[in-house]
Amino acid sequence: MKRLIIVSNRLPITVARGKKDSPLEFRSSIGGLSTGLSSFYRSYNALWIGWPGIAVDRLKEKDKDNIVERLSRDGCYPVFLTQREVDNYYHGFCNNVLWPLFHYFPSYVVNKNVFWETYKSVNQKFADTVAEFTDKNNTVWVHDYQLMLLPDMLRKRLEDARIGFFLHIPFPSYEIFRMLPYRKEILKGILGANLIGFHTYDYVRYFLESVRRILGIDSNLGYIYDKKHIIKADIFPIGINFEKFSVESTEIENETENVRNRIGDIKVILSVDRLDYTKGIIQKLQAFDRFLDRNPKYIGKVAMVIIVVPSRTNIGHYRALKNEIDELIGNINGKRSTFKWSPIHYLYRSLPFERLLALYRISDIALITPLRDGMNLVAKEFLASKRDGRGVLILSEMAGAAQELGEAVIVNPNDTNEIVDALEIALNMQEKEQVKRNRTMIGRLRRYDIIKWAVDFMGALDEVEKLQERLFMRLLNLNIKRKIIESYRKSNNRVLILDYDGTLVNFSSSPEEARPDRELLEILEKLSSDKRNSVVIISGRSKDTLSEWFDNLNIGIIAEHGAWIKCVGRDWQTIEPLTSEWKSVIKPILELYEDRTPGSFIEEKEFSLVWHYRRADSKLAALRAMELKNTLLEYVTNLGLEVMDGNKILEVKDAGVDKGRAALKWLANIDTNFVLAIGDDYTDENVFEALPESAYTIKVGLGFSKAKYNVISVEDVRSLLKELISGRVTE
Ligand code: GDG
Repeated sequence: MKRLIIVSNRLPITVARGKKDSPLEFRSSIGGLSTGLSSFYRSYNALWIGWPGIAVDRLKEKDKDNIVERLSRDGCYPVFLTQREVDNYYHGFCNNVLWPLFHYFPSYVVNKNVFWETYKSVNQKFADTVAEFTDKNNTVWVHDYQLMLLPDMLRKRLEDARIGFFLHIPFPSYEIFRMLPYRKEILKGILGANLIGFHTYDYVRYFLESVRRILGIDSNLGYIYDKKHIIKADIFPIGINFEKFSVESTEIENETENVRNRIGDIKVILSVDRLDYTKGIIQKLQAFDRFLDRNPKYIGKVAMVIIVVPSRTNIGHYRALKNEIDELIGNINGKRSTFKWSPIHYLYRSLPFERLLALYRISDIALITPLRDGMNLVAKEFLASKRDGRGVLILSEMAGAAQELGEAVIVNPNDTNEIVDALEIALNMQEKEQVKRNRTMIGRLRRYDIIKWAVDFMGALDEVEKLQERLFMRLLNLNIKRKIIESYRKSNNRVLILDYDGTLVNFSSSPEEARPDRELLEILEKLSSDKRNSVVIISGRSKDTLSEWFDNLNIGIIAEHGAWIKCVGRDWQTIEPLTSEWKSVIKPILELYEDRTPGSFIEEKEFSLVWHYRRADSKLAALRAMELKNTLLEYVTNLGLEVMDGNKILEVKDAGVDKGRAALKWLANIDTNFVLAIGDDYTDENVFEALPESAYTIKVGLGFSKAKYNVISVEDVRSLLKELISGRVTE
């Protein structure tokens, strides 16, 4: 049966037990993910797998059975963890390593080998449990930083499974992420998924940059073409259960009235956060204190209600933060309170939902200033609760939500004065202006609610699967191979046009590794010793390198993307009269960019100049490449040149030279009835396009192409060539 399986560290239901042997309690979990997704999974008949929040050491066998049974009624299934696992995996690796690092607090990271080892083994435990419930018809949706190894662990067991992964916290910039000792394993783990979702475009960019710089895997418009599957990284900004917060009910109205009466007729600034150093609680308290200094007229007229939900108090930084908050609030209240008024109402606990909603409703301002936050649902919930559209949201630019809630008063949470200014702006904002700003944001929140978000994610997962199927349909299968071998066998005049890097050998930036190896030389030797074959290597490399590698074989060579051609036993010839006089104009321009972009370098071929920027800083290089291309375009048209924008290169060459024209020239003198062309990159597309319809054209890699078929790897190309030689398809 088709079923969705959601996997997250915590289940939407938490199991707790007070004293030893007291009965188990089952409560709804608090936190962004469970509040958000619980409405969706019920409507989707999904199974939710996760840790129920109690260590297995505290459970007897019959408790476990009881938990399994009770959770199953809510579509949940538990992964039981021991106290040791909870300590080392959850408190250890998740909350002492990943959480601080991904929120830009690297100095808070406490790293121990046992944390990592347990993180791996617990992810494996999740994989084992998920595998029990999964076959290839199911979709598995893995959530968050606690389970980043799980997608690949599942992929290894279930090759065809449909796996999505969503990260709820920020993905940090490369400079931060690279500090993680297990960065490769973590990236590979995530890449087991078909679809990888983030809240904002920046997180997607940082992730893809880390994948490129750490694993050397490139992406194209968010797609990564792996050997066996396609991976897409994209943005899905999480929404909220809009209806739940905009609801009209007597119960809520009464509660709102009740809270309003207790607080009195003053302006309310609301702050709601889990206890966490990422939430900027200290900074906002300091800003409120300064605001009162600067605006004595608000004394007695404004109060801050601050809710801090207890969290992770077993970690030193959290305990220290709690003490600091207590002390600061104590100081502010101590110095400013009167018998009738306190500037801060402090609640260190989790509130029932109705009370939270009532507080959202009566508050004039929500002050939400995290130093880093993946999204921040409280900001969205506050707006959704505003049925009349009044209220002002002050929001940190460091929260993912700021990308969508641009009409809020946006602040830098580290800038106390800016927060003070924002409070002044908010308190003085006309109601008309408040409603105007909020209406736009509320409209968006209503449209893109949590269900839309999840359905969108599922839809995108379907799309990736369909794309993968379409690309797989183009893969060279046994029947087509048989057909190729058959027509090869029947032909007495065959032409084989083979690209080199990425086609016959894996792409490598080191010249030594790029040399043809023994197996390849043997294949080429065998192919070219057959008198019926005309084999030609067609490459962007210089003619000197290609001569050195292939001169003693009985094959033709086309160098520099088609500028030079060398028939067997003859000298090199230019494809048509070419000049290189233009180099004296273009080279100084490239040199300027070489100097300004550390790591980049110029390669000079006889009829072309190439600026390579693979080894340079990616952002700087991308900027420089754009500038350089614009500069070059001003020159090249008059000189009859062309700028080719390649794989981390810009190449300037004669406009009339390309691999397609060279391939046609090669064919011109041969009366052939069998043409096979294989290549992997955009320069080979010219060949595929130029060849007659009857030619067999093959692209290496899964991307779309003008070639008729695709194969996945260099190894597949070599197998095909060996099969041509032997005349037999290996099954
Ligand atoms: C992670 C990311 C991302 C809070 N206090 C009470 C209460 N809450 C509920 C809120 C809200 C949720 O908890 C908090 O969500 P956040 O988004 O603010 O934060 P995280 O839990 O850290 O969540 C975050 C999120 O995942 C989703 O992707 O936005 O950036 O860190 O829903 O309403 N609920 C009740 N009483 C409280 O006192 N009942």
